[in-house]
Amino acid sequence: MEGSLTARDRVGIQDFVLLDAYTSESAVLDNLRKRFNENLIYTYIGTLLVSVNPYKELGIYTKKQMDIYMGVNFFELPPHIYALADNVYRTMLTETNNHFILISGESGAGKTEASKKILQFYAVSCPSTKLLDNVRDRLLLSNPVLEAFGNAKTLKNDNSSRFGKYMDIQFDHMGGAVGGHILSYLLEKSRVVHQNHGERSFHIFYQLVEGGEEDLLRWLGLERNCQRYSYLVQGECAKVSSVNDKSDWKTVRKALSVIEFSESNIESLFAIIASVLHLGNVTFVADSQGYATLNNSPEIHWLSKLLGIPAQVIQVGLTHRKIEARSEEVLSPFTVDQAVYAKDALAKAIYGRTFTWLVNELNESLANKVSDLFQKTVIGLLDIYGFEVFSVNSFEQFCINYCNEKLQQLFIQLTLKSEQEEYEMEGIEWESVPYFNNKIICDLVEEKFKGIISVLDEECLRPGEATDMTFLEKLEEKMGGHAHFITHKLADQKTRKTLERGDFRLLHYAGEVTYKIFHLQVMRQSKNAIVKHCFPSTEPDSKKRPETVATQFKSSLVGLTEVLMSKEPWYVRCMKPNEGKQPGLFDDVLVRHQVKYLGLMEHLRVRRAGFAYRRRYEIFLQRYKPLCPDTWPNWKGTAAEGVECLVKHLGYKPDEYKMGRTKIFIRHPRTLFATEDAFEVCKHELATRIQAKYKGY
Ligand code: AOV
Ligand code: MG
Repeated sequence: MEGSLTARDRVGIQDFVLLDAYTSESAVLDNLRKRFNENLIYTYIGTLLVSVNPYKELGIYTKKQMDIYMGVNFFELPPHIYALADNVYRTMLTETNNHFILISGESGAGKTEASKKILQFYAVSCPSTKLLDNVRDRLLLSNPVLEAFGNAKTLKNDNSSRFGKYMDIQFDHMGGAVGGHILSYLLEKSRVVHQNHGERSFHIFYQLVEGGEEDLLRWLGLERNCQRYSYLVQGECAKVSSVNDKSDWKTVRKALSVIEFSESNIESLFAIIASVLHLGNVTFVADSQGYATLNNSPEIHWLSKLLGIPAQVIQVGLTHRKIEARSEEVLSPFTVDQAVYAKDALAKAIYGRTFTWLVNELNESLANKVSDLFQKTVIGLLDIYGFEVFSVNSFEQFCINYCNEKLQQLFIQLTLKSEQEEYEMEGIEWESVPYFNNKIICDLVEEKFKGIISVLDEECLRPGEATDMTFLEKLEEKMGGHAHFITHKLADQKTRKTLERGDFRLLHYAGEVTYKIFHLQVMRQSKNAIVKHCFPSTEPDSKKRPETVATQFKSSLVGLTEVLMSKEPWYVRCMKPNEGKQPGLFDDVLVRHQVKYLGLMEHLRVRRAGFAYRRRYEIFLQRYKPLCPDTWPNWKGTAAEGVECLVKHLGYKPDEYKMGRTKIFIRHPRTLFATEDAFEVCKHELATRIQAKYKGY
C-alpha cells in the first residue's frame, strides 16, 4: 500500500482529498506528475476518478487485476477504473437504482478506452450462464462494429470517436447483464467526403479495401488499393501505423456474425459502403451550356448494381434537381459545381442513414430477451467526442464542442451545485466555494430566439436571401458585447489581427475556438431522390417546418440530459499528458490547463472543505454497530442517536464529522478507513470466537 512516507514521496497520494499541502493547482499537478512517472495513471478525488492517458500498455487490465478489484472496498486498493466500475455495480445492486458514468475529457484523453475497460470488467465479473454469456458477447462485440463505422483517424487521435455514444447496460436483480441499448449522437458525416490533411475517413472503408476477401471485393467492384478512391485520399494518409486495417476487418466480420447480422444484411451493408466509394469517383463534364453531364462510367454501373437502382435514375438524379411545382415535377439541370456538391451530399446522406440503421440493428440484437420478469436496473456509459480545436474549425467542431459544453454544465450542476445544496438541505453549516459556471456559454449557443442555433435556423429559412455573410452579420448584431463571442468586427485592435472577416470565435470553457462561418447550404437538409430509393420508409415526407441539423442536435442533447438526470452520477475525468501521443511525456502546461477547465480544483475544494463521505444513518449503524458495546447487538433509540453513540465510542473528533438530518458526514476518508479496518478486525475476532466456541462440539 501507499501508506509509508517514502512511498508517498515517490508515488504521490491516491486521493487528492488527502493531499496534505494546501490544495493549490501546483500541488495537484505535482501529485499527478509523480504518479504518472510511476505509471500510476489513476487518482481519486473522493469517488471521482482522474485518469491520465499513458499512451502505452501498462499491463493493468488483466483478468487477475479484475479479480483483485471485484467486490473490494473502494478505497482499500490503489485507484483503478475497475474499482470505480465495481463500486457503481455494487451500489446499483444494494440500492436497486439506476446509474451512469460520465466519461469526459478532450479528444485523445482516453474516454473510449475507459468505457471499453468498464464494459470488459462487467463482462468478466457479472454472473455467468449460457444465456447471459451470449448477451455479454454481443455487448462486447458491438464496440468494434461501432468503432469501425463511427471512428476515424484525426490529428488528435488515431481512433477518434466521430459520434457520441450513450450505452445502457441492463442488469437483472441478480446482477446478470441481460441486455443493452445504444443511443448515438450526431455522426460527423462530412468526413465521408472530405478529410483534412493527415486525417482519414471512417475506418470501415480502409478495412474493407485492405482486408475484404477477394470474392467480396470482386462482387463490389472494388480494387485492393485505397489510393484509387477519391474519398479515401483527401487527407493523404490512407495508412496509419498504429492501425491494422486487415486484422480489424476480421474482427468486424466476426463481430457482425456473432451479433447475428444475417448474411443478406451484411451484404447490403458492404454494398452500401462500396457504393459510397464508387460515388466518390464519379466525375462530371460540362456541356456546351455549362450543365453537368455524366459519361456512362463504370461507377454508374456499379452504383446501379449495388444500390439496385436503374442507371438512368442515378444519371438523372446526380445531374438534376427535382423541383416540385404544384402537382408537377420539373427537372432543372445542375452546373458541374452543383452536381459535385449534390453528389457529396448524397454520399453523406447514404452513410449517415446506414450508420443509423446499424445502431438500430445492434439495438435489436442487444435487446433483453433473457429476463423480463425480474427487476432491471441499468448502468449507462457516456462516451462522446471530446473537445477539439484544429487550425480550421467548422460546423462539426461547433457541435462537438457545444456537446462538451453541455456535459460540463451537467457536471457542474450535479457536483458543485447539488453538493452545496445537499449541505443546505441537511442543515450543515457551509461556506460556499465559487466556481465558473459555463451556463453562459451554453446559453450563447442554444438559447431560444437569441442563441447562435436560433439565428442559424432563421437564416436557413430564408433561402435565396440569406448568405453565409448575412448569417455572420446577424450573429454580430445579436451577440455583440457577449463576453464569450468575438468576430473581426467586434474585436479590439490586437485580437482583430488573429481573426479573419469570415470567422467567429467562441471562448469555450476549455479554451478559445475560431470557427469558419458555417455554409448555410450545408445546413439545409437536402432531399435526394436516390436516398429515397435506398431507404424507402425511413423518412416520412412531413409538411412541418424543416429543422436544421443544429436544432436536431440540440434537442437530442436535451433528451440526453434528461436521461442522465434521472440516474445516479459517477465521473471519470480523462486527461491528455501531451499533444504528441507520446508515452512518458508529461507536459505541465497542458495538464495544468486541463486541471483548470475540468473544474478539478473546485471539485476538490468542495470535497475538502466539505465532507468526503456521507452515509445514511441506518446504513452506517447497521454496518458498524458491532464496534461498540452499546450499539451491539441492537440499538433501541433512533439511528441518528445510535450513530452518535458509536462514533463517540470510536473516538471521532468533533471536527471530523457532522450530523445532518438524515446522514452522517465524514470529513476525511481516512476516518472511515480506520473504522473500516476496525470493522475487519472485529469481524475476524467474532469469527474466531465463534469457531473456538464450537470447536469442542
Ligand atoms: P478519446 O476517446 O478520449 O478521444 P481514446 O480513448 O480513443 O481517446 O484514446 C486515444 C488513444 O490513447 C488510444 O487509442 C490508446 O492508444 C491511448 N490510450 C488511451 N487510454 C489508454 C490506457 N488506459 N492505456 C493505454 N493507452 C491508452 V475522441 O474519441 O478523439 O474525444 O473524439
Ligand atoms: Mg473516443
